[in-house]
Amino acid sequence: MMLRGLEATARTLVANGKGILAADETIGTITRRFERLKIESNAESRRTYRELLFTAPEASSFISGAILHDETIRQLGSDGTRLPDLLLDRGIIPGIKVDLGVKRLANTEGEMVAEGLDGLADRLNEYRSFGAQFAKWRAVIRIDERLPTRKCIVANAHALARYAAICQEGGFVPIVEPDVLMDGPHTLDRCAEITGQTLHSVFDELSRQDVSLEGMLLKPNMVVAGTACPTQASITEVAAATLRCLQRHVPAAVPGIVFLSGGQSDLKATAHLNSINLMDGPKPWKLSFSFGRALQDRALATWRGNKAHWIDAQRIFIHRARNNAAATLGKYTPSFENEIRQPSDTFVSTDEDD
Ligand code: 5MM
Repeated sequence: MMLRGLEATARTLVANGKGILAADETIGTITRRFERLKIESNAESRRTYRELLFTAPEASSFISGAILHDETIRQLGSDGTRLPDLLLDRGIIPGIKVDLGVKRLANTEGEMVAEGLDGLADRLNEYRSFGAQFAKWRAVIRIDERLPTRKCIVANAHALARYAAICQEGGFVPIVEPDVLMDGPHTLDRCAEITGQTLHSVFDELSRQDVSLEGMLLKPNMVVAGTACPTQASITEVAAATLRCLQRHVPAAVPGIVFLSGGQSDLKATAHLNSINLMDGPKPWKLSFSFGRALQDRALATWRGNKAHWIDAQRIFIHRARNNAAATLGKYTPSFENEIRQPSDTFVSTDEDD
């Protein structure tokens, strides 16, 4: 019974033409993003910004679920309604980030492992009382000439699988997020190789922990060349490499793959998602988005903490959500970008530090 409920929730999160809003930035990350735009970061400004996103008109036409941070799930909207209830009232499923961040992995040269398994079952019980139905855990894998080590991949895969098993036992759909970072000069092929090794290890550990593949979602990076690689791949090269890697390593029982944007420009993330969905070949899973920066950056830069820009910021957020929703169906074209005024045609995510 529980498994059938998990499967239904997972499928709802990747319903046709919908994807997930990742609004689970830690206080440190959102503060850095606010400060670049000279927005003061405090509990009230963070609450206001999240309320702007969650109450954007028509959001539920394109957004199935939203991932919240621990601070946000406890906050009240301006009318006194809890923020997760604002989402539920609008037909958007609230989710919660449950890893407690990455820590240095012992016996490595600065590699990281995500932590937060201790007490996780108890934390999930509390989050359930706030209405959360799914969870997210992000592991970070860095590429350089000698990295990642096998040790780092296996430690992160093991933690992801233990997290997923605890979530399912507690009635939560786990989003399993192994994030192979874009930072560095590595090639597209090297990203494909490391993403493949990581996914292989993740599904090996998920199987060992008896995680039900039907009741989870995968949130991987797309296969792209590193940001400092002199040879950047075309949209279709990225799409082909990403799909090939997923076909080789992700079982067909997984209902959906919801990509992270990882610091790509918002327009590229949309174009890549669209092209992946247009590729020939087997695609047994829904291919959708769980973007943070690629959905939010323009809206945040428009709002800038100013109440007078609230409606414009919501329109810009919905514009990106609509275009990404179209991309999940392979129906996006760049001309869609002209339909509303944009703050900048060459807007690129400014975040390089996470
Ligand atoms: C990789 O980050 C996740 C997806 O966001 P992007 O589409 O911007 O890459 C995101 O859900 C991330 O896990 C959260 O924002 C939490 O990040 P921090 O760095 O605050 O732990």
